[in-house]
Amino acid sequence: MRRLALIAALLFAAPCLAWAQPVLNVYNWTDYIDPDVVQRFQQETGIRIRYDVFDSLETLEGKLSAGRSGYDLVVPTSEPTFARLVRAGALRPLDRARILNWRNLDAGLMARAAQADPGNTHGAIYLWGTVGLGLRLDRIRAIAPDLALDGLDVLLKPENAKRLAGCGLAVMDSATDVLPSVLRWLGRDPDSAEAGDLRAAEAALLAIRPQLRAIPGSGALLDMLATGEVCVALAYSGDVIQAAARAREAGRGVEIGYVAPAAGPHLFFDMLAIPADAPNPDAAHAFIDFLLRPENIAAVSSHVRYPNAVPASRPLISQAVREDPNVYPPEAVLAQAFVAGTPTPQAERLRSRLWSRVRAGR
Ligand code: N2P
Repeated sequence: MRRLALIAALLFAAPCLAWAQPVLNVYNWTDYIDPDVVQRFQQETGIRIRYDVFDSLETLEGKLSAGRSGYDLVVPTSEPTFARLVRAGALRPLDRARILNWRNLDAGLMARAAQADPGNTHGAIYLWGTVGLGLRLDRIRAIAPDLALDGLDVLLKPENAKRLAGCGLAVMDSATDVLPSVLRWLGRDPDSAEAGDLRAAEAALLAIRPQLRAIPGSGALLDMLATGEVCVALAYSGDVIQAAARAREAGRGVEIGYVAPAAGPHLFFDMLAIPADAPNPDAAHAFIDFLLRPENIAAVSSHVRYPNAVPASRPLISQAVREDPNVYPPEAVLAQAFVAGTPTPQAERLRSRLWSRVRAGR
């Protein structure tokens, strides 16, 4: 009888407990966290994480600009998305008193992100990286052994694209993260809104458009690289390095390498930020603080193969990742790298129309 009463009490209490448990709604990039870190946060705090993903800045910005996204924590790139959200008042100023691990952040990197957020009041750097090429080395060496694999020429020179087309070419579906690299490859200002520059970028992309097998979201592109479905892809550094690791583990002879553009790569900083209308900003602050603890952000970097902005985490990152010059680029590469700016609304419209034409192939 006593047992029955206990079971009845538990049955009654369980839904109430679930109801009372705080929830943190996270909206992050695909393949951009270590699931064990999420698990540990939930255990340590009793906060349940509801996790949702996007794979382009365009998708993220669409969701956030509409307001009432329901998310507590989002991960926009410093320029242009985070910068625009800060200016629009769409993000909540962070309460540093609740993020004690803020002191672990690299002051130099945070100063670079301050270009988008004066005083770093709305975001902490989560991870960063570059835009470059994922190359399927085993096939490319067989098809074009003479080809120099040192930059965007491999993809953007039409004669190279034609040679490699049978093996599969792709660029990720994001005007924001593709156009700056193409403009730079053309020797033009990566932020340009000049009609002549944009026409040149469009022509360069249309010239290889017939050879593009796909223009997928960045998450799908990572999968296509890992399975060997594409041979050349313009993608995010860590996505390529993750794809390379997965291909190695699969053991089917797919060998992937990452190449940063010779002219200097597009460098991005992805920020931890809280929407102004977040339902649970307390939980979001707790999660930011948790992520900035060296052992936690080291686990994230080891898992997703992107560098972070917490120097004390570096020795805790798996050796293969922390010593990979494609993950942590050497000073010489960083010196040449550029951070994109934020186009005016008018320039943004031109760029997104250009992108629709490139997608459509005309
Ligand atoms: C993760 C891609 C995140 C980097 N898959 C884009 N800024």
